Amino acid sequence: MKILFINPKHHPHSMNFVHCMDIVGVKYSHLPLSLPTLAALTPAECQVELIDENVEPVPHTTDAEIIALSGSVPQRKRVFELAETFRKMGKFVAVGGPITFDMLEECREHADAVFIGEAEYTWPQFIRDYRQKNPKSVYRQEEFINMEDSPVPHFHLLKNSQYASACIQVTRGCPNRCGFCDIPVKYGGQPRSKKIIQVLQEIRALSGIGHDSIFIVDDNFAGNRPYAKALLKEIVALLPSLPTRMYFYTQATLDVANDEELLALMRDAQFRRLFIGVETGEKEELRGLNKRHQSEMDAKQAVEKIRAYGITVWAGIMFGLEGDDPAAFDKRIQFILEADLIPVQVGLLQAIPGTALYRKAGDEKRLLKLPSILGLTALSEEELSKGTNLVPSKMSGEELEKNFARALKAVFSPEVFEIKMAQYLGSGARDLKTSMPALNLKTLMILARMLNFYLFRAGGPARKMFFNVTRKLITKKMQSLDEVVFHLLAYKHLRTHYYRIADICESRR
Ligand code: B12
Ligand code: SF4
Repeated sequence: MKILFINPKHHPHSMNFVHCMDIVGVKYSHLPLSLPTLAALTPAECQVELIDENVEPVPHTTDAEIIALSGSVPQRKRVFELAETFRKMGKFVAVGGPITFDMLEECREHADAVFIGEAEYTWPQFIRDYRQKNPKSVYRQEEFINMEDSPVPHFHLLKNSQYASACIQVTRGCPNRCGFCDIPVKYGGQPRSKKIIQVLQEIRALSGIGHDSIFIVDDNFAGNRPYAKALLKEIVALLPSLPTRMYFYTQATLDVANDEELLALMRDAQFRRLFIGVETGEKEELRGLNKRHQSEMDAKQAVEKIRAYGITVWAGIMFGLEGDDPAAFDKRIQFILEADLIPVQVGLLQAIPGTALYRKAGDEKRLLKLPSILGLTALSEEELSKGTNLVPSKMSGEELEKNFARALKAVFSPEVFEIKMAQYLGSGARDLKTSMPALNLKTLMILARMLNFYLFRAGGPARKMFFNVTRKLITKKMQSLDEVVFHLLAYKHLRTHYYRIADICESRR
């Protein structure tokens, strides 16, 4: 029996960096973890094939009997298209992944079997049922699984050279309760973790394949501090024996700044970047979002502290908070500048089903019905500008859109990027020996393509910014070369993406 696993194509999004992959020289930013995990959960006597449409086309014909589609809401259109295409060929179509949490009825319409939640137990059960010619139409994982039962993914089955970074998942879930966030609901209110020995095995496998960076996709890497520290110590010990020089990045919370032992371990384990949902610098607003772990902190100082360990804070910032009026946009733009947040991802607050915010907005009759419940997961120009399903309370929807466009153009202008880069190059610390990129053909090609882009294609203001940033880099902090290259790559993507959203918002008025 053969199973074809497919990860359907993603649209451009602020987080997937598609607009700079041409410079990196690969097809997509991150490998999809669901596919190799499911392959590892499939009995050895089944034949498996993995297709990630972000890096290769889906075949028109296949001898596979089962087509297993993995998806999230942003992929919905392509998931359903592929499901229909393969069903017409007479294949058995299974759909799983986070899409089934929020679009269950649509998934049931298009698939023969739908998997809700984690599949570590339900997928092997389905294979048994299928072989006995008795598959169910819905498999639902009720309790959270024990992460120690999640196998080492079969990474070798992917087209590894086509990704900028590898991924691993060490824990699922988060102990915090931010009012807008669905992670504790979907993945659990306490982090569950894999055995450290398995995590080391996964890192070793990825390095063996040739990867030199790993995104640890955990919702909150530091959700369980003792575990995180124990793992970091083992990674420090592992690094010298790896075939490639490896670095890591992950997601965490701003309060890691209060834990110097953790920061020192992250630095020693070559953790280069932390994605942190900073959201806003205002304490009152943070309390409104129920971000208690952060609401009494000074964000600027915290960012500086983390940077002092050579770790870049990659901040998420929200506009359109509950109490926001048009003036709030200026306050938050100012905050981004003052706290020198670079790189920064911005979005509008939105209400996801299952969250406290969703219930509250429903009670207040402030919920809009959008084609997608997840803002900025656009499949069309119309959707792209509708970044939220929340009716603002202190301005009209039109004002929200207008001010959001204004904020995007301000935050991602070459002039502001240059100011932030100048601040960045004047701060932080990095050890020259360990942070310079390995100078090989791959990195030289990236540098050459980047030079070509900024000198000849980026336009006057971006070219000027590039010259000034490069001059400061050479004269002030050559040891930050790797991060400066990252920032310039990220900037190309983020500016293209956010200017497009701003242009659409503006053209609609
Ligand atoms: C890593 C990640 C990303 C990476 C993607 C990396 C990549 N490889 O492409 C980046 C940073 C690019 C990203 C971006 C975004 N992401 Co994201 N991301 C995640 C995160 C943190 C981990 C995903 C992961 O790798 N998990 C590990 C694997 C093993 O788990 P899994 O994919 O869920 O698969 C398991 C089951 O779902 C199931 N399964 C999966 N597929 C299938 C298929 C079949 C047939 C079966 C049987 C089972 C099955 O089996 C697996 C084992 O249990 C999740 C949150 C989370 N904790 O899962 C959010 C998450 C997937 N992202 C989400 C969103 C919304 C986004 C964004 C739109 C940004 C945003 N937050 O607004 C963008 C756009 C997407 C894009 N890629 O362009 C949502 C999706 C919600 C939904 N209902 O669909 C999630 C769930 C977070 C959330 N808040 O709820 N993301
Ligand atoms: S810290 Fe992050 S993952 Fe945890 S609840 Fe808050 S937003 Fe969600």
